[in-house]
Amino acid sequence: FLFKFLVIGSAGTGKSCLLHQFIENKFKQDSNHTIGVEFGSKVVNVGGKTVKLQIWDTAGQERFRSVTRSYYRGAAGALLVYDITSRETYNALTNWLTDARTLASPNIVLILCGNKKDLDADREVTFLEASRFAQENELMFLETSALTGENVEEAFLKCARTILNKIESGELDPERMGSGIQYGDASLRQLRQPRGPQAQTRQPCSC
Ligand SMILES: Nc1nc2c(ncn2[C@@H]2O[C@H](COP(=O)(O)OP(=O)(O)OP(=O)(O)O)[C@@H](O)[C@H]2O)c(=O)[nH]1
Ligand SMILES: [Mg+2]
Repeated sequence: FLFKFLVIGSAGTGKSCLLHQFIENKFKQDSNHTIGVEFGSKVVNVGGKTVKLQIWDTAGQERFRSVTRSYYRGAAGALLVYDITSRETYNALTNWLTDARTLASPNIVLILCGNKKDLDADREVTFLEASRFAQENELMFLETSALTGENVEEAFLKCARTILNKIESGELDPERMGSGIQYGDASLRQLRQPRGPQAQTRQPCSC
């Protein structure tokens, strides 16, 4: 499978550092504001299945909003990032959430990431209130640190695992237009229940 992912949230919350830590296994020193959108990809193993994550790291700055919004369409999953040392970035979450659900898909699988967990002394948002927010808005939730690497891989994998579970249970249909999911291998299609002759004879994509 190939899953399209987004990383969204206010400027300076550590989105690019999270992506860098996930892909390179190290902290990105001197990270500058993202201009528009950056891209990264990684092949991961989720419950014995190979999944390629195609990840779009978006700029948090308001002036890029119209550009970044055009990348939302059809994303299967997203990391919604705030900074635990900045209440302002936490307060902005409702807007980011609305954008994700309206512009990507109402079924998008979202994981809320409270980043900069290593800066606990400067914390402005408690774990408890963020987990309540996550529960109320049907989001998964983790606190992460792009600096130490804590929970970074977990965040991406948790999101991918949930998407895979939804495919297996039939809740998500990879063949629906704009699902953000593509088949990478014909044999993987056996995972799903057969849905009649037409669905079975269609050719897989060549991604
Ligand atoms: N201590 C600490 N600093 C972090 C962490 N993640 C990011 N930073 C710092 O936060 C600043 C912003 O990080 P970026 O990854 O560029 O933030 P961004 O969300 O991509 O910002 P935009 O691209 O403008 O939206 C940088 O100075 C990073 O060094 C973290 O987990 N811990
Ligand atoms: Mg960035």
